[in-house]
Amino acid sequence: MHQPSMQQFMSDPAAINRLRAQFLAELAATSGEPALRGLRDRYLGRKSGAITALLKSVAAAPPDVRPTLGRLANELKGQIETALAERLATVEAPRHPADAVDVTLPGRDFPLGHRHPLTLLRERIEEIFTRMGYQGLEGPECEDDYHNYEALNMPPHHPARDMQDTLYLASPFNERYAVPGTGRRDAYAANLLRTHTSGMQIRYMETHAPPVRIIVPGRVYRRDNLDLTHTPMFTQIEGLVVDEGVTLADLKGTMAAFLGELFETDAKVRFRPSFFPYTEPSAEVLLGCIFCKGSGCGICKKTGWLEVAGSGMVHPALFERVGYDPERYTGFAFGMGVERIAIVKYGVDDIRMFYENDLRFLEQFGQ
Ligand code: 2NM
Repeated sequence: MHQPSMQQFMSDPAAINRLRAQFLAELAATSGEPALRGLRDRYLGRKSGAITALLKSVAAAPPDVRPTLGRLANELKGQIETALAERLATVEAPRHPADAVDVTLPGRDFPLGHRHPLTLLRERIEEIFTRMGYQGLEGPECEDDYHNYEALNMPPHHPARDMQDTLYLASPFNERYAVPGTGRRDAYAANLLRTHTSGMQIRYMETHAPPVRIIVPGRVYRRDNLDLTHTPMFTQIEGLVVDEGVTLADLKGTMAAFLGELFETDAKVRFRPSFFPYTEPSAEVLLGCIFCKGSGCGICKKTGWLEVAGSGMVHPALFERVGYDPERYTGFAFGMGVERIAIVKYGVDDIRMFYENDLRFLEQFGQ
């Protein structure tokens, strides 16, 4: 495509017609928005457009032909403008009002995520105990039989280590210890997914002399089917205190202080006698129902009390196994399920909600 020359149509109606013919030919041969814009610039551009030059030459023409030439030149300009506008309208991307930028609108919020409610609650519980002087530590999820059971007064054949509860890890090593025909692997050294975090507390005592003040959070596993109150994996927090002169009163005071902090109430706390192989005496920790204040409601099943933890005084046989003098030291221990605490604290009726990752549920717990 060549640049139209302005010299040839100076003061000449025929030249104006040639320019028209040239434009129409070029327009017919042009497609696409960028090329059409280029064509418009070459004819209508303010600095070097052919029509601009034509109009300038008309202004310089002799007065007798100026009106005629001016009319013809303006007609051509109008024709070119219309033709180009029509063609550009067919190729330009339509501008939808929704695409237009309204700079006066407030910016869009980024959806800000937050940690999972169970993580937030676990950290809150850890924080309360940390401020009471406890050290937080984690242990292995794959535990050996000794630390998960044997050291905790649960020898082979103890009902609490029944295959119903324990997820044993498939390994040739474990197979050697399987009891033929029963599916049971109750060997001393079998590997399993820990059913509580107590194994880590045994490990800690094996390597640290008293005083002990530790809290062990972590995932634990049990062979349970899903229902409103059970998931095969849940989060446990266990605590252990060992020193000279530690008593049941220390346990109860600790539980009351902790629950008062966590539930932000003057928590009523009650112990109900219970049994765990690794504590003696053992007690369930009950919290005065935070929903009905004890008058009886659906959450506390009209008892006025919510079960929030298990606890007890550490059995002296555990101390002997880890090399502590049971005549000199006493200790208390407690364990709670973070999911269970969350259910009580937030009035959730189905534990599975915490594992389904439905944002409509999770978003209610953001900070
Ligand atoms: C509970 C209830 C009672 C417990 C005991 C120990 C250990 F290892 F020190 F002996 N850790 N945690 C314990 C005691 C856990 O959970 C319901």
